[in-house]
Amino acid sequence: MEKNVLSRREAIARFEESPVYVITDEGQSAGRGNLMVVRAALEAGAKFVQYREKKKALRAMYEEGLLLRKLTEEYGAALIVDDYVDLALIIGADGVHVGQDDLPAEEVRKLVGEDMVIGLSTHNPEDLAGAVELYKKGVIDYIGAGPVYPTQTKEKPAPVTGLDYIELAADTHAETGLPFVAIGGIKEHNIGAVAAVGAEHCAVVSDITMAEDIGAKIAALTAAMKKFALL
Ligand code: TZP
Ligand code: MG
Repeated sequence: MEKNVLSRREAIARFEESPVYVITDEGQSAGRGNLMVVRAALEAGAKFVQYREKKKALRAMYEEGLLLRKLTEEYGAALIVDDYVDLALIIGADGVHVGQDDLPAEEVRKLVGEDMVIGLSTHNPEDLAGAVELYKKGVIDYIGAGPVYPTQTKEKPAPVTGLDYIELAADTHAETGLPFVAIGGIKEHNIGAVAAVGAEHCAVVSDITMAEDIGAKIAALTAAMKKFALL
């Protein structure tokens, strides 16, 4: 097991400084590999990257994960592994992201210890209420909120939440401090609307991974968020 490169506090700081949360999906990267996509994102200033692959063999993810760890370290960016707690530990990732159907976050915290970030997906007000309790106990560090819009990237996504749920997550953030990242179908043309209801962080998969110029896409997404951000 490798040592995490960033402390938990440093990794959370990377989240806080990242309006755009980058997530991999090699199957929709226009024929490019994850390393190439992530390198372009890092060159454009991305500081929070999630390694998410639903169809790759775990051994291949291990090999690729080690390379992504080296790459993100070079750029001072946080690396989060989706779903696989074991892989996250083995490659020395800065965090792990789990869903409502994965292992309970409290059990994951016992496995990873105190120095790793845990993200949790939420899809409705009940999930959000549970997440607040976990945040207060120091179990999780941030949540995903969505899918805001329809998405092709996730098989069997939860029902679309619309912007109301993002507004609720923003209110909850204001009340409790629980950081959240909006996700699902967010693209350059609609990211402003998500920012306008209070999202300070948006996770984007296909609009980034399919972009011809990944750097320009990240710049455009960031600019659109800034333009519509609440004061
Ligand atoms: N969780 C909720 S929606 C989603 C995940 C992982 C996929 C988002 O992908 P895209 O391509 O940005 O819609
Ligand atoms: Mg998951």
